Amino acid sequence: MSKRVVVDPITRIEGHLRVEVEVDENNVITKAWSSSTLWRGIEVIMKGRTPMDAGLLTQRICGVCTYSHYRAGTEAVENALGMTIPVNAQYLRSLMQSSLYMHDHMVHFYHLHALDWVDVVSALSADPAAAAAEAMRWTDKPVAAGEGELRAVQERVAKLVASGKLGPFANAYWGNGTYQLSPEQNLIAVSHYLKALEVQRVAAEMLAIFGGKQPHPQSLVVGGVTSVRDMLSPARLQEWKSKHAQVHDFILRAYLPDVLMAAAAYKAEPSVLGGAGVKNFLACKDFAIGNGQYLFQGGVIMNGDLASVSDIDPAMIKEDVTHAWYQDGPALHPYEGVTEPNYTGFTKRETVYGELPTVDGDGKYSWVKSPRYNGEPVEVGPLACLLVNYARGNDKVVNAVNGLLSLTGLPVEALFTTLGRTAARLVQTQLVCDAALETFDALVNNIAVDQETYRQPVMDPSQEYIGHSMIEAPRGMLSHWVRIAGGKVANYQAVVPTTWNSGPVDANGKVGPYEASLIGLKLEDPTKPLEVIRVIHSFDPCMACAVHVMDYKGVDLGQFQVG
Ligand code: NFE
Ligand code: MG
Repeated sequence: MSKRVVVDPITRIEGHLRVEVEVDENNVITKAWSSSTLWRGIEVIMKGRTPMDAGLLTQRICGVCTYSHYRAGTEAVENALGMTIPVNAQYLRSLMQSSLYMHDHMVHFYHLHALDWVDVVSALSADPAAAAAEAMRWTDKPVAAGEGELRAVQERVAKLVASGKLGPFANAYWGNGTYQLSPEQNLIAVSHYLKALEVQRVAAEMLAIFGGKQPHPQSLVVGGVTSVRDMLSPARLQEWKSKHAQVHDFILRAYLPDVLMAAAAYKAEPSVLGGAGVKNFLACKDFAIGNGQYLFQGGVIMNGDLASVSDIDPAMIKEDVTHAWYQDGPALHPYEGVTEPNYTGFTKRETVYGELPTVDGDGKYSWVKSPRYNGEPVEVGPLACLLVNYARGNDKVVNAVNGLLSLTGLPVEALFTTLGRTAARLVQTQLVCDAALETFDALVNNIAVDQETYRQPVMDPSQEYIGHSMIEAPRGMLSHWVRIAGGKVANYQAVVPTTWNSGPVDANGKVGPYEASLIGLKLEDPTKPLEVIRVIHSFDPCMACAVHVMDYKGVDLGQFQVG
C-alpha cells in the first residue's frame, strides 16, 4: 500500500514550496511532486515599461539573491542595445556579486539548512568542555572556542526551550534517527548558527558599500554603475576590505570546519548519499577577476559525464508548461515565452496525516514552469558550477574540489549527493571570497589610470531590439530575456535557478532535479520526513525567484488548509 506524505511549507523563508511524495510499503519514495503555491507578477508588469528600469523592477523578484535580478535585468538590456560597459563597472558589479555570495551562502548554510543536520535539542545534553575540545578537531582556531562560551550558548538555548517559545527552532523533527552529530557537535553548530546571525550583517554591509543599500541595491544603470564616489574613496574601499576579512575569517573558522564535521558524521547516512537528481548540469561564465579573466567558466554536462563538457547554446533553452498552472502550449524559447495562468487546484485524498488537499500529479500542480536544455532537465547551482569547471580543468576549482575531497576522504562520486551539493556551496564561497580580492586589486589598479564608470545607452524608438543576460546567481544560472519595441519592453522572461531545479515533470515525463533527487530515498518515519527536507534544502529553494509570474486579473486561487 503506498502512502502520500505532504511537506508544506518546506522552505524556511524564500516563498512557498510544497513537496509531496508517495512511499511504498518499505517507506521508499516512488513518486515526488514539487509544487510552488506562491505566485507573483514581475514578467507581466514589465511589458510596456522603459527598458532602462528592467533591472530595478526585476530585482523585486527576490530580496534574498537581491542583487542578481538587478544585474541580470540591466545586462539583458545592455546586450539588447549592443553595449559594452566600462571595465570599472564590470569589476564593481563583480565585487557586488562576490559580496552577495558571501552573504547568501552563509545564511543558507546556517539559517536555512543547518537545522536539517543539527539537532538543537541534543545540544542541551552536551558537555561544554568536551565540545570545546571537539571544536579543536576541525580547525585550530574555532569560532566556538572555549568551554565558557559554549556553556553560555547552551544556557541561552535551554532558556528558549523552557519558555516554550522556540522561534526559529519550532516545528522541527528533533530526535529524528537520521541526525548524526554528537551532542557536543550539535552545540558547536548551534553556537555558529547564532554567531552567523551577526556575521551575515557584515556581509550585507559589504554589498551596501557599493550598492547604496541592501537588500535591493541601487547603483547599477544601463551602461555602468553610479557608485563612483565610494569606488574612488580609499576609506570606503578599505571598509569593504576589512568587512571582507571579517567574513572570510568566519568562513575559515566556522563554515569550513562545520562542513568537514558534518561530512565525517554523515558520510555513511544513506539519506544524504542519495539525492543524485538528474545528473545533468548547467552553469555559465561569471565573476570578472581582471585582465579579461573570469573565476568560473560556463558549460553543460549531461549524464554525470565529467569527461565531456560542452558550450552553452542559448537556443537550446525552452520552458514547458504541461504540468504548470499555465495555458497549454508547446515548450517555448524565452524570447517567445508566454505567461497565461490556468489554475486547476488540488484534489482531496488520504495522506499519512489524514485526508488533505493534494497535488494532481497527472495534471497541473505548480506555478513553476519547467525549463529544459535541449529537452532535458538540468540542475543549476554551486554544484553545477563546480562540476562544469572541474570538467573544464579550471585550476582553482580542481584544486579546491580535490582539497575538499582529500580533507573529507570522500570520492568524486560523493559530489553527486545531498552532501556534495552542500559541500559545493562552501567550496564556491571560498573560491568567490578569494577571487574577490583579485577583483578588488584589479579595480584599484584600473581606477589609477581610468575612471570611466558609465556609457550613455542609445536606444532608437523606431528600432526593435532583442537581448539576454546569463549570470550565476547564488542558486545557479539566471538568464533574463528581453524584446524591445517602440522604446518599451515588448516581452520579458526570466529563467531562474529555482525554476530550473524545482519545476514539475514535463510533457515527455521527464522529472526535474528536485523530484529526481527524492525518488528512491528511504524515509525512517513518513510522518517525520526530515530526509525530504534535507535533500530539498540542499538546493536552497527560493520560490519568490522561481515564480515571478502571476495572473494579473486576480482569479481566485481557491482555499485549502494543511495540517
Ligand atoms: Ni530568490 Fe534567486 C538566486 C535567482 S533563485 S534567490 O540565487 O535568480 O532561484
Ligand atoms: Mg520566467
